[in-house]
Amino acid sequence: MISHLSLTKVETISPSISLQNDCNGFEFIIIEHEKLSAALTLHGAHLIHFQKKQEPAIIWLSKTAIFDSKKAIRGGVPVCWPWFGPADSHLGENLPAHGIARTSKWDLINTQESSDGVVIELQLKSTEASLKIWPHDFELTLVITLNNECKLALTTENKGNKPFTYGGALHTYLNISSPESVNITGLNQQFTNSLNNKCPEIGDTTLLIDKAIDSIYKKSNVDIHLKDAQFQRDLTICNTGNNAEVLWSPWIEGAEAFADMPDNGYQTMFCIESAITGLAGQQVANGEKHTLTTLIK
Ligand code: TA6
Repeated sequence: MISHLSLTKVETISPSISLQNDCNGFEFIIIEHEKLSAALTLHGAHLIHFQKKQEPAIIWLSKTAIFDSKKAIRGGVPVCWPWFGPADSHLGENLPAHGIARTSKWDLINTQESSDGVVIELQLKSTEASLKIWPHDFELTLVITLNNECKLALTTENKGNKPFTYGGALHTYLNISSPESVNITGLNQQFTNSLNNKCPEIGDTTLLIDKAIDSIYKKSNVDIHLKDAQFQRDLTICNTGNNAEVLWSPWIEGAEAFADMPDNGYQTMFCIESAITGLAGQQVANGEKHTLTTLIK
């Protein structure tokens, strides 16, 4: 799903891991391992591709995704932090949806590889600029573990002298064969429907993708399954540290409205997000840490 990107190798980090740039100098970490291929960008610490050998890709990327330092990449696993959705008005006006992390430049701080797979560790620290938007000192660490499974662990450390509360999501875009081939089970039955004034609703035990979906489910206490008959696979999604799962398909109208998604893009993607939503958010005391994870297997 990234073969259309024309990249140039800049540095070999280890046998399976290299740093590569596009023609604009946009930086990618490319993983070509005997068991998997993957890619991420330092911009946003954004996993944009994960595919096990001889299988369809698990992570979806828009073929018309835009790679520049000002915009969030359409697809992959956007790191939404320190808020989910629109910023609370008390933070100010014209702030980016889903926070500042996914449009910030992260540092690559460690990589490991073995015959099973790779581990990539990235970090983002508060700056004078971030303090003007979100007045807290923080250190964010994202550990991406890719082997027979795909795990992302986002740790928030409060480096300040008072507690803070954050929200966010690991906003995973999953690759699907077609909406009609897929069903989702394991969701909590309580959700709010963002397409119907955030009204509380009770869901069915099995969700089909046959229309626009934008729902915030109360956290599930069991594994979530995305069964794809055409791909002949059953993806299991396990989340921790979250208070919700957000499910999203822009469907026909939504895809047509996005400049960075093909009009038919909705037919091959579906988002199941490990999220911290709502005014309560997640409190982190000064000097403490909190970790949000999603595991896809
Ligand atoms: O996770 C669902 C959602 O909040 C939708 O409401 C939609 O806005 C989607 O995220 C994509 O947001 P983005 O800012 O990446 O276009």
